[in-house]
Amino acid sequence: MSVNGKRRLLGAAAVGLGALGAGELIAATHGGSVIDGVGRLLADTAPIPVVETTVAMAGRYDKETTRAGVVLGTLAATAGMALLPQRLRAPAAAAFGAGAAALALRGANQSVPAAIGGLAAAGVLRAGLRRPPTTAGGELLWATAGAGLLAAAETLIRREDRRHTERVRQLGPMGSHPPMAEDGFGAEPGLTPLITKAGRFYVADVNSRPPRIDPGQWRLAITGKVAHPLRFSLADLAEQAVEFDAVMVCVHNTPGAGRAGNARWFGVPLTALLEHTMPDSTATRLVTRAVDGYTISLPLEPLRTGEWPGYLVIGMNGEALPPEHGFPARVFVPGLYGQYTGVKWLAELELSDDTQVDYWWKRGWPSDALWVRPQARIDVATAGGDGPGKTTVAGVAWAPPRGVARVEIRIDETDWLSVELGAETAPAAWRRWRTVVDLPPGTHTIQARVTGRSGEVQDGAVRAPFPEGPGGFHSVTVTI
Ligand SMILES: Nc1nc2c(c(=O)[nH]1)N[C@H]1C(S)=C(S)[C@@H](COP(=O)(O)O)O[C@H]1N2
Ligand SMILES: [Mo]
Repeated sequence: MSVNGKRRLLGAAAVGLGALGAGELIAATHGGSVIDGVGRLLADTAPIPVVETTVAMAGRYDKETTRAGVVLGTLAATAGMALLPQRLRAPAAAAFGAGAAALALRGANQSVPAAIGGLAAAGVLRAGLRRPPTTAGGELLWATAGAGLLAAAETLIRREDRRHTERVRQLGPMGSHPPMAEDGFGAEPGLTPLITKAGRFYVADVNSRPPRIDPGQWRLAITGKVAHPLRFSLADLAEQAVEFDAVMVCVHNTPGAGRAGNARWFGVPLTALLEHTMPDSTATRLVTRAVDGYTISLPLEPLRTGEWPGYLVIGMNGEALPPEHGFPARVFVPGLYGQYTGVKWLAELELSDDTQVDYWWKRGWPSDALWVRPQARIDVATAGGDGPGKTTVAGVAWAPPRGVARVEIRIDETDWLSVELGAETAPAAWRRWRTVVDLPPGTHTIQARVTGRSGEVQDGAVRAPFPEGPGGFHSVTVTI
């Protein structure tokens, strides 16, 4: 490419950054984000292999990765516009912005602020591409302005998110605070705490940031095929809530990973809520619908009878649900993987007789709710202590909803050895385990497996999360 051509690409990319910055700041002042809107669109439409690879590679930074991808993608797209003949550039910019705005409005989260920001960005882009910078100084000016505007928008968004989080925290206790749980293990160095603090609990969802829902305005509607449609405020729900301990696991939690957490939840049993509304005999599904348009539906019958003990959850570890974990309410059926267990940021429960097409179902995942496969994780494998070769091995294991019967480890693929289990706080919760083994000098592989109360032994066959949940043993190596 000629020097001139390169200059054109750089100039257009600099204009792109300026336009995105302007749009993002305008969206932020309206309580939204163009970048997050486009990010959500990518999550909703990217081919499943792309989603799976991003989740696997970006790990807990999937949201940051998506946002960075949106910014880089915008720069690449605008640079590409420089390759168009001059007379097509302005229309391309306008179409780009109008398209983005339309998608933001049509998209699941129906983001008006993102659409306004998208249109503003298109306007700036259109103007900028008419007379793109042709010197390094001009490019620097556009790029610096863009980066500055983006930083200002980010600051604004974070400030509003912090304010919201603070407002939520001030709602006061939801259940016993702090949650006390004991399994007789005390504080084993390196071993995961029995209860996962909200701030350390994994976050998994299709949004870049949690929606901000005003607790005063929010009402839960139970609608559809019911004799008594009901509406509840958060305070109404708190009066009927009970506490329960349970582990929540993401279907993307490959052996040894951290997409699982154990909390003391505070929620209303779904059996009670459903009984009050008196579902029609024709109703077959409970649709849980989130404010962002994401849905998960569950078969009604087992929820109604309590065969699957589900909850409408409003608290976590003694406090209101933090925004990232679904404030003000979510549905949770312990034992189902997170993406099948019910939505965070619940807007509505609808009883229906439709074969509801849910978010992940549309994307190729099985339509039947997937149960969590039992897993054991090794958190500690430390040599030393009471003599050479003595190695403490400890971790957590879960087999919700029925509970953990046994955890075993094996060294270098020899015989499985049972380990000591911490006391069970609830069958659906995880259990800690530990043991001390004597290892000869050298490098050793330690693996762990769990057996559930229903007799299900963790399977060692390695499988990717898609489409039925991951498989395999967690394995660590130690050198004595
Ligand atoms: N509204 C909504 N609810 C959702 C999701 C989502 O993307 N949107 N993700 C689900 C998935 S995949 C998981 S694993 C759990 C994660 O809950 P957490 O972020 O509180 O750990 O929420 C579930 N509920
Ligand atoms: Mo998940």
